[in-house]
Amino acid sequence: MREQALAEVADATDLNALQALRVRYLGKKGELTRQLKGLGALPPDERRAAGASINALKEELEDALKRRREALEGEAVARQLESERLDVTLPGYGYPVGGLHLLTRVTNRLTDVFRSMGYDVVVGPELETDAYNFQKLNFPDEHPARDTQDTFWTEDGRLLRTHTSPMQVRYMLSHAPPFKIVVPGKVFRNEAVDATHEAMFHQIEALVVGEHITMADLHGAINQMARALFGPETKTRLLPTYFPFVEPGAEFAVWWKNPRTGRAGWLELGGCGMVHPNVFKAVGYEGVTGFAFGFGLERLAMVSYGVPDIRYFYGGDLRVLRQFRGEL
Ligand code: FA5
Repeated sequence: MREQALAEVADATDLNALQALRVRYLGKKGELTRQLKGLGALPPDERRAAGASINALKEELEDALKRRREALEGEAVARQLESERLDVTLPGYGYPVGGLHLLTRVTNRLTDVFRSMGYDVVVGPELETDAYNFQKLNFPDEHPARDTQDTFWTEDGRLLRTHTSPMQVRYMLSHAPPFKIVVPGKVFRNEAVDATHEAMFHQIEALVVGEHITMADLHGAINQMARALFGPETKTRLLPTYFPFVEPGAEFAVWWKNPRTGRAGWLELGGCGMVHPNVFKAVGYEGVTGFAFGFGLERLAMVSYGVPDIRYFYGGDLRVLRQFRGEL
């Protein structure tokens, strides 16, 4: 019985089988228990030796059961560890990280510069009315200057704004001077798209209104902006030109040395001027003067970062976009 019991314990492959063996040999009605109970039937001189050997076998069996149980439990733990194995030294998965579009970065950079100069940043609607986009900016019906800003119209007579200037009117109608604001945003024109013209692009507009604001303040503001963007030695230039909503009006340019090419030249940014009296009349302002300027962001970004075609900004080509992920 000893050999059979020990062999069965050694062969048991799980804890249930071991428990069944324990019951069979050591349980209340088990084989060994039965033998112990049978001791009384033996002659007294044999009883002692038989009792000792049964007890020895009981201990041996208990010991074997215990060791087998520990071995089986150890195997179970090893199997679980194996199935949950995690190699923390394996390289991790790289998740793709998005970045801000170059034009978003340029916009943020500009609004930071203007905020540092005390301007508030405000935004306006892209779907505009003729009144705000043209009429109140001193473009009467049939005025030839409207032809320079053809756009897209909705069936109810509204239009996609052709510049950020309508926000001048909206802001003045709802605020009292003095103030300094900049307006970044999308604008639209019905253009034949080419390397330097898109049907949708971005402008940033500045408007400063108060008592005694002069052309010298305008030039000073443009200088300050240009120096913050391009460095303290930067020069600027104003050349007379016509916009209905300013008088006098000018186009402005900065003298700029391109760090990529090493070449210097005038970079024409946009338009500017003193707010036209008719615009102040349209919003009910009296006794104040002001200046405004506005320019295209794509133009600035193309020259600054060497982007040869405006269509790259909106093509969605990751090879282009990825080149501008770092700090500007
Ligand atoms: C204006 O839009 C005026 N609102 C600017 C202004 C503001 C003048 C305040 C005076 C006072 P203009 O039409 O020139 O002006 O456009 C300004 C700039 O927008 C241009 O210098 C150019 O950089 C950019 N731009 C114009 N058309 C396009 C286009 N189709 N694609 C990309 N950029 C354009």
